[in-house]
Amino acid sequence: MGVVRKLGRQSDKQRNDQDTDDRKQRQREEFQADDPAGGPLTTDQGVEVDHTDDSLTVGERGPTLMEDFHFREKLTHFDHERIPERVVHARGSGAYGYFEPYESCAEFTRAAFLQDPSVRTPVFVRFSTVQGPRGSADTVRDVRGFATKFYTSEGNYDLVANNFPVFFIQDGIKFPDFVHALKPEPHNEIPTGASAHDTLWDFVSLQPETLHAIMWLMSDRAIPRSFRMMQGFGVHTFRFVNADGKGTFVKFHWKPKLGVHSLVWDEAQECQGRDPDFNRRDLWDAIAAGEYPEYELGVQLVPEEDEFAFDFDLLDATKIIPEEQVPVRPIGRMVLDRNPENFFAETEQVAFHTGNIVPGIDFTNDPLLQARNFSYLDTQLIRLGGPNFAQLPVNRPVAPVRTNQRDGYHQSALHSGTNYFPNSLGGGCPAHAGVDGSAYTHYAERVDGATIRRRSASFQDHYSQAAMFWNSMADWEKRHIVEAFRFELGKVNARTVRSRTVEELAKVDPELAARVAAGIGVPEPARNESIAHKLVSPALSLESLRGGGSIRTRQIAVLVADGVDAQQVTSARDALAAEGAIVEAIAATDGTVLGSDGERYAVDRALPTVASVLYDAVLLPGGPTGTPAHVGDPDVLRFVRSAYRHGKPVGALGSGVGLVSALEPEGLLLCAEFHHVVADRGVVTDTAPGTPSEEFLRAFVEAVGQHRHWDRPPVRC
Ligand code: HDD
Repeated sequence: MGVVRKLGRQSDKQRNDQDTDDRKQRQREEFQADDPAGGPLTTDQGVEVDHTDDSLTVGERGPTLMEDFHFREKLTHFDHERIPERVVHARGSGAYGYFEPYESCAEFTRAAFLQDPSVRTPVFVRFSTVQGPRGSADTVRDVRGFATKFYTSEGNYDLVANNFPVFFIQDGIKFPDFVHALKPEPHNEIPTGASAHDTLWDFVSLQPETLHAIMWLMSDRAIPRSFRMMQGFGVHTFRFVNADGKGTFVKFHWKPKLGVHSLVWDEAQECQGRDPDFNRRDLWDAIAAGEYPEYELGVQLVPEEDEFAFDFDLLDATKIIPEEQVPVRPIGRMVLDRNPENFFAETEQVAFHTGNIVPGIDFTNDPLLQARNFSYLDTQLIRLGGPNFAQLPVNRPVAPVRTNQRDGYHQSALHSGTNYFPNSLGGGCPAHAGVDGSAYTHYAERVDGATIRRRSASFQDHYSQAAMFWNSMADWEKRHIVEAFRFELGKVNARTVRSRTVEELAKVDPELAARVAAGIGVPEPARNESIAHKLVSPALSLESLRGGGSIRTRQIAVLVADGVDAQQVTSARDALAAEGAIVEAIAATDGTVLGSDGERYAVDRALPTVASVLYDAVLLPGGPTGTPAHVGDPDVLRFVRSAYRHGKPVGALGSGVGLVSALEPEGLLLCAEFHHVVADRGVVTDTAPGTPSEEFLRAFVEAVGQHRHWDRPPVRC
């Protein structure tokens, strides 16, 4: 075999050495374990070990000795390697990066990290699913967590957000009930990583405040294509406080630079088997390749005096402020540019807490937020085994820490001096912060009222905004929502629960209820003509969030076989890679294929190890001697059909266009006009042999940039 050339992927470039000004990185380096290559194996006590494969025994076949301290230490440590997983959001993936504001936000907040565009604040972000355990699959239908720890010069600020802007309940006292209903059922611990079961829907059908978030959960937002392609929302109304002590209500929004994109349900389910780490791998690979995920931080600001200007309560976490009513104002950007060194030490041990705030940011009386402010600290105590978890490298602030807190499990600091306040023996240190404005001061809110256990009347409308979400969807989004409800409720055994849920949906939208009922064998609720919620917010539709058609980091599969026109592939690959796409050459077996020019070309993956669900688009090249050999391969046909069914762009060149005929049973009407570029609902073909024309490449890039093509004949997914 001669020289093997590349058809597909270029080698990754690791650019994790950026940002020399990264204080957090320098701090992490102080905690690096000793270099394993720096000397021989030792015990925990530093005693060198010459043999770790056989325990110490009496004779070759005799009993093991208690005195084998190396054996006992090794097994004891192993026996204690696990800590409790998070009670929710157990499965997650993290990355480091930085945040920088676009301009000073001093008018609204005195938070130091929001003042100076030239100051970068290090961050750690953990993305997560909610329901499943640590080992569950990534692409389940679920909320995604989007928690950010800002290591600011004034201490750590945690924005513990989700990819939905609303939550399922209004008061945190209901959280254990909601999570018990959502989690696997207690008798058999089924289902894992899924909400399609009786107890969740029983709860939903009895608790209408869940409905707005349930609409989001049934939408494609609950199956994001990538953590890099989803929004994040602080959910609650928080408070900015400026240097004069003036408060402004604020809602936080993260918007991904790559646009917001989702999977389709059929694809998401297949991904769970093909690559359970689909989202985790995507995040890791993108950062390793120097394609750093980027998000814009936006805020919706409401002056204190407008607190009651809305027809919902700002303290109600089941409501959004429509963007059309209060626009989102971009204030900065976050870039994730470094993968963690060690999953357990960093991603697993990171401890977020809504109570971690800095001067210039404050809470409101949202009862869900107030409950969270208790729960996050409490949970870390059990999860991380004591009160010293803030000393762990990932949790450690870059701001100096001087407290009188002492001792406890896993204390790793050598405190000296006095440990109480006031003191004279320690020179009065640490002293109170001065009045120069750097200390945290709570917003001076006036509150007055009787002690009661009652939900405010202003929290009672559970339907208008659920309906607004429905009203704002494109037809294809509505179709997916109906299919999701049918799937979920179709898995519910209790018919009463199915019916009761549909009755509730009828109060959101009678048409929605009718379409769901028709699929799950329960009667359509009687239509109440007085129910007609009119609210619409176009900003909620994924149609408005496509992100400008960029194809950066899109994964494009090129199916190749012996006889392939390699020049055609390499020029297509170069053109697509120039736009930032990642192109992989896939053949029936790993190794090489023989190009039509007689050269051998390396392939990136073998067909049995991949599937179309792992790619965003597929390209079918041709060969001058006719259609390349893979045409008759049923696996190839399945690959192409499945990509098409999931709305993905399909490009075909030269004799590769023959393969597109595989799509005819899926409803594609092939255009008979050959020898020029035809772009039809994301299927771009050009039967002209040889180098792809600019027109073809432009049309294919545009098709990939649209992500999915919903105008194809509907295929049940
Ligand atoms: Fe929570 C984890 C987000 C309501 C109690 N939550 C957790 C994580 C995220 C959120 C992203 C994972 C953090 C990580 O990656 O370590 N949670 C939210 C959002 C909520 C919300 C956006 C509503 C607006 N959570 C909520 C309530 C409670 C909790 C109402 C309790 C009253 N959440 C927890 C927790 C967790 C948690 C039990 C589990 C692990 C952890 O905190 O560190 O305390």
